[in-house]
Amino acid sequence: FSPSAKRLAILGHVPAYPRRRAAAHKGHFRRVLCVGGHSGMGGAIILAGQATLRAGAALVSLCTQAEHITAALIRQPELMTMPYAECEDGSNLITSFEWAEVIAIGPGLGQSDWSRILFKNALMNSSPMVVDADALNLLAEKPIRRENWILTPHPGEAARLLKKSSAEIEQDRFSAVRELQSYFGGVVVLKGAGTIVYDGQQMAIIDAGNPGMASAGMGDVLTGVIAACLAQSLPMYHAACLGAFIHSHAADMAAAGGERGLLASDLLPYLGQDFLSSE
Ligand code: NPW
Ligand code: AMP
Ligand code: MG
Repeated sequence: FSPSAKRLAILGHVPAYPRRRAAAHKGHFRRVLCVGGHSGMGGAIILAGQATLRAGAALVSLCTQAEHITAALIRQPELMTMPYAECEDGSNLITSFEWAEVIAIGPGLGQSDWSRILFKNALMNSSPMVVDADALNLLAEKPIRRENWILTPHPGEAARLLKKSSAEIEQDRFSAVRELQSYFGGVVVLKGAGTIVYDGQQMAIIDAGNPGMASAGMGDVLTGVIAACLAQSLPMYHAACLGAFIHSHAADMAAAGGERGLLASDLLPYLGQDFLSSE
């Protein structure tokens, strides 16, 4: 293992990131649908979509509000898009959720009727799912358990899910991550300085990252990176560990010139590195 890989596995397995085969084509990777971006929060889902592409997913579509589509395509024309206007009768909405082989839901999703419809449709799809931000807030309202999802709460979201204060979460992060996993199932990524990943059996602490990451959109990028790991067929726990590590490592590289001005979009050029390849 490389030194970076050793740092990742303080507890638990070290995931490997398979190299792309010389004859790879875009059909070898799972299609990712990124869902979110309520009014005023289009940036969150655009960042998630860009990160999904940059971390190695081949086909990525955004399901967001129509007002964000132009901005998304100007910023990243490789993205496909499905504006909300097309889903008003429900038919396109269902089709596009069926298209998805991985779903990343939550960045900027909001908590309106629109948000709830999208979350409900996502849950009807049996594909692996990354659940973040407002999708976690919706989950806190109506808790359910599922095994093939990765939940990525920050301490504030974890507090809502467990009906505690964020101070209580921070006081004992290990108990919090265990409680979240036993209640909601799947893999839990409890974010913050010293992100913890736990799937009910294995645990890892991400020993990378910096305080420059305390800035807007940083978690939205992580959602996309983990979705990209799932798109490249990593098992759930490994996708969560490797995604969190790649994200923090990218932040360390991007912050080389100073942490203070670090922006979430600064991570994008560093997300595609192959440094953990084992073959
Ligand atoms: P306190 O102070 O502890 O009570 P919210 P959000 C806590 C979208 N975004 N350690 C803290 O609460 C997101 O995707 C859109 C400890 C804090 O006040 C979401 O959909 C952007 N506590 C939506 O906005 C860019 C911590 O949680 C509260 C903590 C709302 O997400 C921004 C804040 O959490 C954003 O990503 C920590 N490390 N972190 C865009 N450009 O479109 C958080 N807390 O209320 O869930 O708000 O995270 O901004
Ligand atoms: P969010 O609050 O959803 O935007 O997510 C913030 C992201 O930045 C998560 O991946 C956190 O783990 C990471 N992060 C925030 N603050 C720090 C910090 N002080 N040290 C390391 N990582 C951080
Ligand atoms: Mg967030």
